[in-house]
Amino acid sequence: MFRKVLIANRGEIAVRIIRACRELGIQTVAVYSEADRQALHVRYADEAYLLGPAPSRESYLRGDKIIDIARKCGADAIHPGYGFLAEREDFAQACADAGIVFIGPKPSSIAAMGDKAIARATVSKAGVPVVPGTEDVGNLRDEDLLALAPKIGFPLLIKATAGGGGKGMREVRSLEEMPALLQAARREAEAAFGDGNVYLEKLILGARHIEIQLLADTFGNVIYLGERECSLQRRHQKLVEEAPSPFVDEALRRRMGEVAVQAARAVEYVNAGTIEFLVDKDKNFYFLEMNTRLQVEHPVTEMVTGIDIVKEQIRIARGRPLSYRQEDIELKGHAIECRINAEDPYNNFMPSTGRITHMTIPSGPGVRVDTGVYPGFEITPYYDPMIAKLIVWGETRAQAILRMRRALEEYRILGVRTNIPFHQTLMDSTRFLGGQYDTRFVEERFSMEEDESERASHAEIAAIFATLVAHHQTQLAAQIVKRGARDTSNWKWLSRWERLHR
Ligand code: MV4
Repeated sequence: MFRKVLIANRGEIAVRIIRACRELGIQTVAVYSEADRQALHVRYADEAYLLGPAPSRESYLRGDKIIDIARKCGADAIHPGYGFLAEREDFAQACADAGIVFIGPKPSSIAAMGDKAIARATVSKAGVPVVPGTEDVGNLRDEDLLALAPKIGFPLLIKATAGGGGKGMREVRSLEEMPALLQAARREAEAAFGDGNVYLEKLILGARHIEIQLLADTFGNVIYLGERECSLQRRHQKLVEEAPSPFVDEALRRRMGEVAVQAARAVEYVNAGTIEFLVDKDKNFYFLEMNTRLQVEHPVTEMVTGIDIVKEQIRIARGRPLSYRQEDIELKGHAIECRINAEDPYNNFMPSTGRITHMTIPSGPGVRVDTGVYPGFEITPYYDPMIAKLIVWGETRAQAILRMRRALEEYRILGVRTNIPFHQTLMDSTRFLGGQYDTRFVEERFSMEEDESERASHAEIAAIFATLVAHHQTQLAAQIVKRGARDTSNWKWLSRWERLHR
């Protein structure tokens, strides 16, 4: 067993990893920036070391400093969490060179999946369906791409090979507009990744974004833990995830799971990883990319499988075999995660900064909150605006939605604006309730307006739940209440709370 693990991250995910270590009896080491002296991950860890000034490149991206600290304090392993150094092959290699276990895949797997054109070619050769597009890897010149484009067909997408997450992506409708778009995509990719290489894919319209969670050990065992539905996003930032996907049936799940395992095997993958797929309305699915790390939305998979993914990651990194075989994996119930961001949904999702003055966290049956903040903590503009994840579990999807509405109603955060009202509006939208949405839904069909036609009325919501909730629970639907956010403003609620606690 590891004696001590350093967590090379901050916020909710650092706290999440510390919790797993605690349960395993492993000592924890936090690292932090000057902006994070008061952060929760620093308080929870057994030891904590200052990295440097607030900007990430001077703190959480300083792999050299982090390895130095790990060496000096005697950490056996480093968990990178997500973001920052999690998908940097050079960092994974530097850990190995320093004799410290990197809790994640081999540097070569990170590299193979990091270049999206290489990833496409590699998994395609292993029999994984990819979107029709360019097949060559290496520097494709504009003239090559312009010659290949008509064969692929329009509309198509220019994507950055170093990309992922939508950066450096351009939609192309015709050959005429392509030269200018190639130039723009290359310029954006060069600025974002220091690499202007691009490739082409046919544009798949109206697709869902569904991903498969994998676990792989050093003995060649690879298993899938079902899917997560991740289509609810805005500007490539996911906002809500659910497991299982309302769109995926048992047969599709098995096919996608088995294909995902093949993709992982193609790069000799070890540890937790995720294969992203686009799934069209006819249930054809295509490999998009692999995330070679723990993901933000991993809790929804934990809720429906009962598996602690972070503990499994640590077990795998220790060189132990997986605790589960594929036959052991059963999905039970339904889980939904809402990402709580410090941003204003009424003002174009502008980031909101400031001190949290008051916070009431929802709890009770089937509710989990992973957070890195507390009252008195100052939200700064240096890092991601996500301050918490609210995750609920229910026996059915309808039960989970009801529970999410209840939990969102309980959640009170004062001092910064949050996107909680967005989630409340979404949980009442007819398309979400019906599970009928794709990746364009939030940006193109959803609105925060009170009298939007997409918004279900009280009667409609009750009717929808009556249909959704299992027969023996139909009585419940008659009792669905209108959500109370507008009835009890934060201010009224706070003064009541303060009177009670005088
Ligand atoms: C696509 C696509 C349609 N067709 N590729 C966006 C982020 C990156 N992971 C890949 N992305 C997409 N690739 C083809 N060939 C649509 C998207 C896409 C998307 C994918 C997943 C979740 C949200 C999205 C929002 C817009 C576009």
